[in-house]
Amino acid sequence: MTLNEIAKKMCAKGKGILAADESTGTIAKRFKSINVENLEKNRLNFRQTLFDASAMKDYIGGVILFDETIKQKTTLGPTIPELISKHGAIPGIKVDKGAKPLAGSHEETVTEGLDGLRERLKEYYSLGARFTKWRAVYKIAEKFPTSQSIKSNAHALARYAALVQEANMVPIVEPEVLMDGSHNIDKCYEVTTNVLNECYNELEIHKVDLKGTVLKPNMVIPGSECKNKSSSEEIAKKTLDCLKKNVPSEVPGIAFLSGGQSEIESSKNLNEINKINDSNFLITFSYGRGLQASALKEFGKDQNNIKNIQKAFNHRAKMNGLSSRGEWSEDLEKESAA
Ligand code: 5MM
Repeated sequence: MTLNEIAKKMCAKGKGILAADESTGTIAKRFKSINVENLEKNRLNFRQTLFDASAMKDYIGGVILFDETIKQKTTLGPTIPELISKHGAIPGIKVDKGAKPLAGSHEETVTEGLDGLRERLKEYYSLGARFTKWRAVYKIAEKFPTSQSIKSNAHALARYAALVQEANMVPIVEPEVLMDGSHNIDKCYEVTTNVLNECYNELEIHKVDLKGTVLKPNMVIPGSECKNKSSSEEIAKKTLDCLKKNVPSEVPGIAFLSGGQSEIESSKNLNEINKINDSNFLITFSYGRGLQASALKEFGKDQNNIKNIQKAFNHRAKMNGLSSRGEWSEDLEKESAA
C-alpha cells in the first residue's frame, strides 16, 4: 500500500483510530482512578481485551500503541500487532519521548524524541507498525503559547514526519492546543490557526508529502474553565472553518483527539462536524479517553469480565463510527447502550 492508501484506510468513512498509546506514567493515572495496580500484565490484559473486541473490524481503522505494547505477545496467541491486523486494523506506534520543559520558556513544553529516531523506526516497521504518532502540546494562557513554543514544536513535528515517511510509514501529526484554561472559543480558534500554519510551513520546508500524512488536531472549543459554553453547532462550524482555512487540501485525513471532553461530548461534536463537512477531508476520531473511559470503568469493576469490558468499548466505537458519518444521535446512543 502507498502512504496515501494507508492514511485513507486509517480514516475510512465509518472508522477511526483508537489511541491506546498511554505511556506507563499516563496509564498509571488511568489505572489509579479504577484502583487497578499498574502492572505489565494488567496493561496487557486491558489492551488485548479491547483489541480483540468485535468493534475493531467495523469501526477501527488503526490503533496507536506504546513501545511496551507493540512488543507484547497476547495470552490469546498472536502478538499485539498481529491481533490488531487480524481484525483488519492497522497497527501504529507513538514515537515521541514526551513533552519536556522548553528551555527559555519553562512553563511550556517542546516534544522530544528525534535522537535515534531513524533506527527506532526501522524496528517498529519490522514489528508491524505502518503509521506513527508524535504529539506537540500548546497551552493557552495570557502569554502562551509563545512563538518560541509554536516554532520549536512545529520544527520537531516536521523533522519527525520526514523521517517517518523515509521509513515508509504514515506520520500522524498531532499539535494539541490544550483545553485547560478559561479562554473562550475564539481564542482557541486564533491559537489553533497559528499553530496549524506554523506546522504546515515546517512540513513544507522538510518536504513532507502531505498526501501520506494524517492530522490529529484539537477541536476549536472553549477552555474547560470558560463561563461561555458553546453549542456543538458552534464548535462544529468554527472547527471546520479553521481546518478548511489552515490545512492544505492534500491532507487526506483529519482525526481529532478527545482532549478531556466526555465520551458523549466528543461523539456529539464529531457528529456535528461531519454533518456540515463540505471539504474533501475524511474527518474522524483518534480518541484515547473518548473511546476507553467506559471500558476502563468496567475493567475496574472486574478485570476478567471480558464481555462487559468489550460491550462498553464496542458501544463507544460504534457511536464514534456513526459520528464519522454524521449519523450519530442521542436516541441511537441510548438504544445501542441498552
Ligand atoms: C492516549 O494518550 C496519549 C498520551 O499519552 P502520553 O501523555 O502518556 O504520552 C495522547 O497522545 C493521545 O493519543 C491523544 O492526546 C488523544 O487522547 P485523548 O484522550 O485526548 O483523546
